[in-house]
Amino acid sequence: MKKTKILTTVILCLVFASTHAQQNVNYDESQVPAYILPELLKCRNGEMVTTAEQWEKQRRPELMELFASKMYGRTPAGDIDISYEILTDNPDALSGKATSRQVKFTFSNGNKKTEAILLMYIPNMRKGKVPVFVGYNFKGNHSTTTDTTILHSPAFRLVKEPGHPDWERGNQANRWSYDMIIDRGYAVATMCYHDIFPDKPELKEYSVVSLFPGYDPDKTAPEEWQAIGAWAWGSSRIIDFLETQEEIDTNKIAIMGHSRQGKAALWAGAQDERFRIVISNNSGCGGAALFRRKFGETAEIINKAFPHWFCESFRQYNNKEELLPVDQHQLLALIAPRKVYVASAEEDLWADPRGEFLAAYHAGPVYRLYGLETIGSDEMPALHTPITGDIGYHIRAGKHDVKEYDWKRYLDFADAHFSKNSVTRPSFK
Ligand code: GTR
Repeated sequence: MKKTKILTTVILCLVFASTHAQQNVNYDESQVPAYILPELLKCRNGEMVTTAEQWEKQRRPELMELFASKMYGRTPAGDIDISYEILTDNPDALSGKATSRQVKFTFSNGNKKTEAILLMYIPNMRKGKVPVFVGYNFKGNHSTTTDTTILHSPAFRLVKEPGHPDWERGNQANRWSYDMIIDRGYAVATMCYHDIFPDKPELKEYSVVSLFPGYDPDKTAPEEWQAIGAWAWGSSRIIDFLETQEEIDTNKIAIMGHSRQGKAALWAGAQDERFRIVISNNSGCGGAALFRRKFGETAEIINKAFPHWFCESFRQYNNKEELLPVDQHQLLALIAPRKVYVASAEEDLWADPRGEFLAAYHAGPVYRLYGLETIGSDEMPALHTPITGDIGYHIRAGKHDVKEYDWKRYLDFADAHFSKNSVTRPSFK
């Protein structure tokens, strides 16, 4: 490593350590406060849920309402105009084994519009329609591959000056195991999350949120949706498009989100039942981790660092996690009976691996209403020992990241559950 690079790394580590030190972050299991989780199956009127039907008709809507009004904000009911344009279609991608397709999404309302580009890779060796993984990338479609035909994501220039190292192709290709995904018979559809809501509070004006009726740049209502809500909404628009693609099996759509996108993926999965498998990779605070443990990142820290992620009414729980009417095991349970998979990384204490695991464990009672397989013990599994029932979990060695190991587990999980064809919801009508 060059001297300057070492120096920069040291400075960055010191800045990170000092910011975290000021915030008084707890990384000590013995300091986790005693807590009582809000009840999953107890309705507001005190009744206990005993059947899947009662869960769906009574309790589930109550929890959806609480997550919308107290945490992620309300997804607007109204529509904006969306059009799609295929920009490229290349059957020779990935050394000829895949077709890459780039599609421009234009979101508009009157004269105002924003644009996004979806990048798909579809296996050329297909027997019929193929399952698909949907997921946002952080640094632009160009960052996921060195393929020079891949266009830059439209909003990327708003967050990173051209010339910044993040403009380099393939700078996050290690997070996108395209070859393996294609070899295993899956398509993949990715978009830069900045195209939906550029991830800075001052860039809301360039987000899809700004296109919706009632948007006021000078005033945010307490329950108004923000970036996480918008990212979740955007992933559903990706499905709308995939439904027009003849190669894609729309009964086999998985969403995989890392970190802040893990939070958004869980919220998307709760709202849109077309996601049959929902995967949260190292999603941490506001994702899979239980707030009440106050381990690693907390409500106050996240609301201060990212004031544009959650709805404003969520701020009332800064340092008062015990007053939250929900906790994250309930978010995971909203995905039932579709499959949910939570993944942690051993060194990612900021995201509270144990809190992520426990939320998956405590989502169990709802899955059991459907007769599904839940996590049997509140003891965390050893490293690299995945749990692969209807609620999946693994913890791997290493840091906050998406590794090939993670993708392998997600592909195994998808293979197992998509082949069972058990990922739809029963009808109680
Ligand atoms: C961190 C944030 C986490 C997580 C992460 C990421 O700075 O505190 O909640 O979302 O970013 O998205 O990589």
